[in-house]
Amino acid sequence: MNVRRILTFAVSTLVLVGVGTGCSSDNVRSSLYVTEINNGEALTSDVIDYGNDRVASDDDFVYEDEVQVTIWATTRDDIVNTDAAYSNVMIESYDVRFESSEEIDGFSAGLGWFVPVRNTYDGVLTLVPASLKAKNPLMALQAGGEIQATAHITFHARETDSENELTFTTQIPVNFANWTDQ
Ligand SMILES: [Ca+2]
Ligand SMILES: [Ca+2]
Repeated sequence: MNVRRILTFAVSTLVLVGVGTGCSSDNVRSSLYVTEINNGEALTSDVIDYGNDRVASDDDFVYEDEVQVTIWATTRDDIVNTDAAYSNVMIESYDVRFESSEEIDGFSAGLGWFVPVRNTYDGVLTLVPASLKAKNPLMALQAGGEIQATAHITFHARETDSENELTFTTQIPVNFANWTDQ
């Protein structure tokens, strides 16, 4: 009687742990890092461009800010299950969260970046969608002021052979203001 109860408890615990940490993270043999983003510089994000006439008018627009990202895919040799094969990785999506004194909406977007084992990948991703500049607090900066933020990026990826999921993160400072038009 006592033995059976203990076994039941052990099985339940295993199931809970499995759900909490993702199926088979012990078998993930890939380890991805962002080695460079935006050439190592903060992003200067202009909240409004006054267009050809250089004054506020109908031709004003906003840029969707993109940044260059370099990712390095290396391999892990420290894992328990050494039967798992090294695998290429597909980066499927990313989330962006802004940390600042003002509340700036985060977002998620899809990717389809294929990173071969022990290779680098150079990509370009949207860091500030135009829609964010069409609402406050960023829209209010057209009249002046600056918001300093840190963009936290989380990439969601999957090993193409094993289907194991992995995530990795990076961050970049973003300075929002009505900067001089390009
Ligand atoms: Ca204009
Ligand atoms: Ca401007």
